[in-house]
Amino acid sequence: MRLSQETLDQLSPAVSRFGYDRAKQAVGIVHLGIGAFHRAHQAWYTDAAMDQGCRDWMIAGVSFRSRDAAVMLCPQDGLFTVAERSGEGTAYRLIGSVRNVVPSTGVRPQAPALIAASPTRIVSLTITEKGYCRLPDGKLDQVRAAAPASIYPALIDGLRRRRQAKLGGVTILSCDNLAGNGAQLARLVQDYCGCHDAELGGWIAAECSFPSTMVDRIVPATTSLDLMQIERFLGLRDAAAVVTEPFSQWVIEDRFAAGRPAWEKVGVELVQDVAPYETAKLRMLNGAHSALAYLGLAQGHAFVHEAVADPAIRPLIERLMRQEAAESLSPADGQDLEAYADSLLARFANSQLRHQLSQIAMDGSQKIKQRWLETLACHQREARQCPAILTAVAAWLRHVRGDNGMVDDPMANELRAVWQREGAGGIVDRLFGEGGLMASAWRPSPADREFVIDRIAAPTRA
Ligand code: CS2
Repeated sequence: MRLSQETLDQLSPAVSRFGYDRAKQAVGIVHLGIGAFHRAHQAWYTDAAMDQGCRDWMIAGVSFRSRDAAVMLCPQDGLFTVAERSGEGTAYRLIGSVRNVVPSTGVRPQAPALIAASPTRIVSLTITEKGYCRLPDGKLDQVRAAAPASIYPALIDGLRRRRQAKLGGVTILSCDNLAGNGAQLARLVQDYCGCHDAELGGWIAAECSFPSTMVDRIVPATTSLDLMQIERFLGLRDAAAVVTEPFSQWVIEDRFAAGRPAWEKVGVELVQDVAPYETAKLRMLNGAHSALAYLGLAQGHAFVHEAVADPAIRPLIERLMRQEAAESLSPADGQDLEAYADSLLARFANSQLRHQLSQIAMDGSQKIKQRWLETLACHQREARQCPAILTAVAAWLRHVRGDNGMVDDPMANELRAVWQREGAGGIVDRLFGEGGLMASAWRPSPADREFVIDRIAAPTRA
């Protein structure tokens, strides 16, 4: 039997659950890109906030890349469970904050109408790095952005309808791992409006806000084995269940155009400046994750906990976090980066999560700038070399050459073509040098260049 509002009384009493009346809550949040991460993070926090008495913050989800989320969640009335796994066992919670899911395309796309509904106050996003449709120089790729599977047409149409209906603006909340995600999205939306509707761009700038956020929770893709184990515990089939770790963090710049749930009641940190948290997370957690992915796959590992325990890899990860990433940061008051590195290593070691390296290895071309290249650029200004990150860069280059099998990356073809044309020496210059494909402030010095070429030949030498 499948989990749904009707079958709820059959759910195991060992699953913790909300106490609010879902049917009485209006939708206050439209979420673009309702995947596993959103369900285990923002939907989980919002459910907890409603449980603490916040009202009318139900979430309507829009799925962009596939209909999977609608197929999973609609027959379940939006209900799903979060399974938190650690060495101490698994804790289950039923989440009630998702009202429904609609696909972004179709005969009558519903996303713009949801955004233009008067109770909507927040439009949030988890669309992954590539969903922002950025060119290597950071500007909007107008061609990809105008495609039906992109978020921009739906978002802009929804905002246009709000303006026409003389409704107020909303908060547009990016929850993806980009540096300065709110500011970047604001700029990209203005780029889009510049081409399509400049007047609306003015309205958005005056009426909407784009706070930056740092989101953190490790959410491996759910497997069919996970679903079977969860079903056994719940007593009901839950096709939308998500598996995650006990840890969770959300830091948000407190700049909302039309109110927000009292998320601070459930552990969300609302601050003036997110940058120190966001940069630390991107460079230390995500930076180490990407390094583990490419170095780990090359050593034949499948999971994060295996790669981080490998004595050939571990010292590089420690160095990357503590001496390279941490040393490039300006911590906020009370932010202890050594303790942060310790906690990240403990989280990576969680063998119950079975977090696949191949999931992290995906879309590297969209990730490595904020995870590695900005750290390299920082140290370059002081003429310091970063052997751990450079080793990871070499491992990524080997990965996109095809050394670990299929390459899942929007730039896979371009990168393969550069490899074929240029070989190991040329690829470093074509990607990272002046005007390179991976535009960033980092310009490899001759020593960096030699180091990377050397590591391409001998991947994890200390
Ligand atoms: C990972 C992230 O897949 C990836 O690239 O590095 O999804 C990571 O697990 C999350 O950012 C953790 O908060």
